[in-house]
Amino acid sequence: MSSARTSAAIHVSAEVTAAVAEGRAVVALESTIFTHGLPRPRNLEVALGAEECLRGQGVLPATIGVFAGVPTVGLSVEQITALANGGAVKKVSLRDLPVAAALHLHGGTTVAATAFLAHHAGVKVFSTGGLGGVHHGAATSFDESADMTTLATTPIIVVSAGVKSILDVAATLERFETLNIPVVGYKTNKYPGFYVSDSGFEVEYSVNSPDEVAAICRARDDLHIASAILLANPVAEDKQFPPAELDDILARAWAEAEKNGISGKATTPFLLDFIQKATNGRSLNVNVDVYRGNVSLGGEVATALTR
Ligand code: PSU
Ligand code: MN
Repeated sequence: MSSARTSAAIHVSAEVTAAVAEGRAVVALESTIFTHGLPRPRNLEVALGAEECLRGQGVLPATIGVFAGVPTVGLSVEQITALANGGAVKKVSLRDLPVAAALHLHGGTTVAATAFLAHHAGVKVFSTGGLGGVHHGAATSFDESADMTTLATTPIIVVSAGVKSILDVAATLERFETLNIPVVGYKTNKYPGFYVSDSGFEVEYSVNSPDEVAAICRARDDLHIASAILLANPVAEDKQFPPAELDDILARAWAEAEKNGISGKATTPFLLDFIQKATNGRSLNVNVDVYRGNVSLGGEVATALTR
């Protein structure tokens, strides 16, 4: 780890510190996904399952969150359990970090906050479910996730299944272009739509192996470019949510959010919860499959980076 960047304000576990120093494979995992994105008790199962999956690959998981005000890279199983079960846990994006720290809050970190903390600790790969992006109606609501602007200045690889179809995918892809964030499809030229393997939009580049991703990462670093690389990993077609059904559910989710005056950081959790209920949990199973696939691919990429 580059010591110039270490901060006493951030706790990096001894295990993560050692693995990074020795150049071993480490994958960062976010915590908003289990504090605000998934219902209990499935959330804890998924969070711990992701860690087990990585350990099974010989990769060290670094689950990231804020525990009692301490931004932590490498939460313990006890801490993950407390955050997953606890009621008073904030959704913490990058701007919330100093407030959560000063007020000793518990927080589930978003992609933005997680990427920031992972990079601080020298972790190069981060697996998540779906990224935040531009919400529908953003032209007037200004609701764009800070995930995008943060990833523009955070040199890390983020493995995701695209952005959720709850978002304006076209606008989000335009913003990635503006922000100098490359999007690379994994074994596909179609940008995945999280619940579905094809969002209807194309990506310019696709790669076929973790080694190619590692090569892109090294080239980015050699060029001293500070933006993240997005690796878009689609859910298998036979595991996706039936695309024809999704459109109707999304329309109902947006209408319901509008009716309830949902805005700001509450929007994404509200929409996800609505979709889970409207599909009797079927979307949840897809959500979990998608996440598992990204965690496992992240493990392969982190391993490739050690070669
Ligand atoms: N996508 C998911 N589940 C989630 C999120 C996104 O499949 O839980 C979370 C991520 O943590 C992401 C955040 O960083 O939502 C984006 O929230 P916002 O749109 O408020 O920036
Ligand atoms: Mn938002």
